[in-house]
Amino acid sequence: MVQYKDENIFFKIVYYGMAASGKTTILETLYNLTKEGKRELIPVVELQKIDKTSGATLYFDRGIFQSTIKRKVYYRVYTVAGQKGFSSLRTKVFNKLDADTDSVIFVVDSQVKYFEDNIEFLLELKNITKGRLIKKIPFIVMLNKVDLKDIIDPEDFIQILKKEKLWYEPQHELNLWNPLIYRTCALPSQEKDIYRSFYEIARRTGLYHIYGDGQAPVDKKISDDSILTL
Ligand SMILES: Nc1nc2c(ncn2[C@@H]2O[C@H](COP(=O)(O)OP(=O)(O)OP(=O)(O)O)[C@@H](O)[C@H]2O)c(=O)[nH]1
Ligand SMILES: [Mg+2]
Repeated sequence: MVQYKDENIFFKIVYYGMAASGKTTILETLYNLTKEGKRELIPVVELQKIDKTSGATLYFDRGIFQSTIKRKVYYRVYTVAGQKGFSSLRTKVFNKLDADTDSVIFVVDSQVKYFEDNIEFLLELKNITKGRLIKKIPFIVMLNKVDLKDIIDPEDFIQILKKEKLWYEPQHELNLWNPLIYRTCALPSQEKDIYRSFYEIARRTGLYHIYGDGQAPVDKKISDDSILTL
C-alpha cells in the first residue's frame, strides 16, 4: 500500500518467482544500471540482501530507489526467497514488510524444463493476491534467462495467463493492463530489458495510484501516458 512520509511517497514493488529464476541478479543489475544517476531512477541506499552462502535468498533483498524526475517519489523494491519451503516467508514479504505490495513483477525461469514450476509459483502469487492482480495490483512478466537454450515461448506463457484469468480479451476494459511480457537477461555482460521492465511497472504503479485511486484506470488515454509517476 502506498505510504506517505514527510511529503514523500513510497511505492512497494516485489519481484516474485521460483528459486533461481534470477530475482536477486535482476535487482543487482537494476542497481548497477541506475547508480550512475543517468536514468529516471537512482538508488538511495545500498542493496540489503539476506541470503545463504549459496547465494539463494533466505528471506528477501531490498533496494530503495528515488525518481530523479519527481524527487518525492520512492520505490521500495523487494525480491522474495524462491525456494519452495519458504512460502510463508514470501507471504510475509508480500504483505507485511513496510506495507502491502503495490505491484508485482513475476520472474519466470524461461528454461522449458521449469515450465511447471513457474506455473506453481504463478498459482501461489494468485493465491496471495486474492483476485487483485491486474484489477488493483499492476503486474508484468519477465521471461528471464533468454540467453539460454530451450526456452519458453511468450505465446505459451500467455496461454497460461489466459487459463488463469490473468489476461483480458481486446473487448474487455482491463485489456489495457494485460501484463507486458519481457524477454530478459539479468547477466551484466548480456543485460537485456532489466531497466525497461522496471520502468514499465513503476509507470503502471503510478498510473493506478493517480488515475485509478488504487484500481486499474480504464481510460485508454491514461494507459498511454508516459509519465513515470506523479
Ligand atoms: N544464464 C542466465 N543466468 C542467470 C540470469 N539471471 C540470473 N542468472 C543466474 O541464475 C542463478 C540464480 O540467480 P538468483 O538471482 O540468485 O536467483 P533468485 O531468483 O534470486 O533465487 P532465490 O533467491 O533462490 O529465489 C545465478 O547463478 C545467476 O547468475 C540470466 O538472465 N541468464
Ligand atoms: Mg534471490
